[in-house]
Amino acid sequence: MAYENILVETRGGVGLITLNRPKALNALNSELMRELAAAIDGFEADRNVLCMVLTGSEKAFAAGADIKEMAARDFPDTYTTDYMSGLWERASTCRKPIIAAVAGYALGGGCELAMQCDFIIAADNAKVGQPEVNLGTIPGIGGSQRLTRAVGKSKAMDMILTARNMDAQEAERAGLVARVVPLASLMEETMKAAEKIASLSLPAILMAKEAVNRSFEVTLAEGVRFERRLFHSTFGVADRKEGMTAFAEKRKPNFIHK
Ligand code: DAK
Repeated sequence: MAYENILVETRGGVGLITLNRPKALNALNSELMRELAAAIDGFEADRNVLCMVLTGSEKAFAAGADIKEMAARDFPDTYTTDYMSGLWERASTCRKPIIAAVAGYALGGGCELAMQCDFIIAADNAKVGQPEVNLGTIPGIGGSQRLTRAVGKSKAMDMILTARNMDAQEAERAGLVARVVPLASLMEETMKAAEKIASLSLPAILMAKEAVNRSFEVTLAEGVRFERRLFHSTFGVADRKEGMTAFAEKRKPNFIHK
């Protein structure tokens, strides 16, 4: 498929998607989100891809949903078409791991898209925020929920009600981003993390991701029970036996994703 708003490539077992609307600071419009969802579908179906990375440019991961595209819409239109559902949430329903590599602006829908990924590695020039109230609207792609779970109520309220941005260091302190690295090494560090994940057993990686995500949906007791059952099921996976045997034999494991 030919894409106009994103660049897609594979590097070993890593699928790399780069948002590419430089003139609009990667503002997210319907066409870009359709392409992003198609690219994720492609990587999900590709047995050779074991981890994905989503990134933007050095200036902007994404400066938000496309305000110019949104401006003319009205309530019946957005409500009846369930605007920004489905395709706009594709990164959050991805089964394989997906890392957001964020440099520059990740505002509004850009911050929400990064938060749909499993974790965020930020460059030291990153600026993240949910400034929708400046436009007379509110976050619409999960920002009020995911930001609050990531940084807690007080900071989420501060961000969403005052529309102020966090810099990379504050975002790391608050737990929104996993690590901050110099801009010049953002892709190198992110690819290192992605390659490490891609070198591991896919069933174990998928189960680990599913277990962490479950913690957002259920009570602690149910979450621990879910984790325990998945843990038990790794004992039915050949890679679990290989991983433990390789450790005992002081050699590298040879995972076959079965
Ligand atoms: N949408 C469309 N175009 C954008 C854009 C955006 N979000 N952000 C930047 N651009 C465009 C600019 O209009 C400009 O285009 P031209 O004028 O050259 O044609 C170009 O990108 C370069 O931007 P600037 O000239 O402004 O660049 P600066 O370096 O001076 O400033 C900036 C960078 C990021 C500070 C600034 O561009 C800015 O403030 N951008 C808007 C940031 C923002 O407000 N983001 C949140 C968007 S709202 C929902 C309801 C709401 C939402 C979602 C769902 N539902 C009801 C379902 C809201 C979502 C949002 O994300």
